[in-house]
Amino acid sequence: MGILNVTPDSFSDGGLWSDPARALDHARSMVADGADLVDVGGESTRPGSARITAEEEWSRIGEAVEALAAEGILVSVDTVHAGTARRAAEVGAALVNDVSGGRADPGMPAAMAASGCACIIQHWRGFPGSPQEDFAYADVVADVCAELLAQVDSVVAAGVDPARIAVDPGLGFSLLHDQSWALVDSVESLVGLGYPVVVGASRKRFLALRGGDDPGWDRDRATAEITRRAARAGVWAVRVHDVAGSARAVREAATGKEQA
Ligand code: PMM
Repeated sequence: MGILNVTPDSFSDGGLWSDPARALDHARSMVADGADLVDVGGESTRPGSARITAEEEWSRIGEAVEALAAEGILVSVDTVHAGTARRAAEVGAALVNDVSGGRADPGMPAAMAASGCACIIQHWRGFPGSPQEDFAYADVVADVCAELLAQVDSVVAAGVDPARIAVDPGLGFSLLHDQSWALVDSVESLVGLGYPVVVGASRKRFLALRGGDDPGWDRDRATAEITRRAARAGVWAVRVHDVAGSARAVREAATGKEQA
């Protein structure tokens, strides 16, 4: 899943793809590099970023969502807003990717159900940097799994078909660096929940924790390493900026052979 952030303020690529023509070119190049899905987002969730309305969000991403879907590209819309999920589904989006897993907007579970889209339910306690953000866990892997299943139950109760649900631990969201790594190291537990699993490690700050003194360690390389592990563990999708690196890692995991 290639990331297309049409935002002025995302941590890694903010402002790069605000021009619609450039955004579309970038999405196409990610598909050419091996992305099966393009995840289009218009609102950054980095700590301290400004919350925006569904209207503002749609003005940023609507054109790209519609154009990509019209080209036959599978589009996922990264939004916490029910209104955006609804509009994206109307113009052909295939997935709703809600980092709050149906929690931030009370209308989202019903919008997901009505959309007919597949839905990514991400583990969620609150917006990064908000008072609801909480890093206390008795056992981070067990707690994230249990809280995720409770979120899944809520959206299923609103009418979302369980067969259309994927789950995501939300690396970096209400998770300290070592807690994100604990989830990466136990990704099999997430796969064991019985839903397709999405992992979004790409370029996140927690990756630096395992770099040590290795001069070749960078966040894209670390992301590709996590992709390789995730693919071996049966993870359904990884959400990444550098698609070529992760596509190579997926192929290597499938064949057991290093590729040039
Ligand atoms: N992370 C971000 C945004 N959306 N969606 C899913 N499903 N999983 C994630 O881990 C996730 C996400 C934040 O990263 P970005 O600023 O690079 O988009």
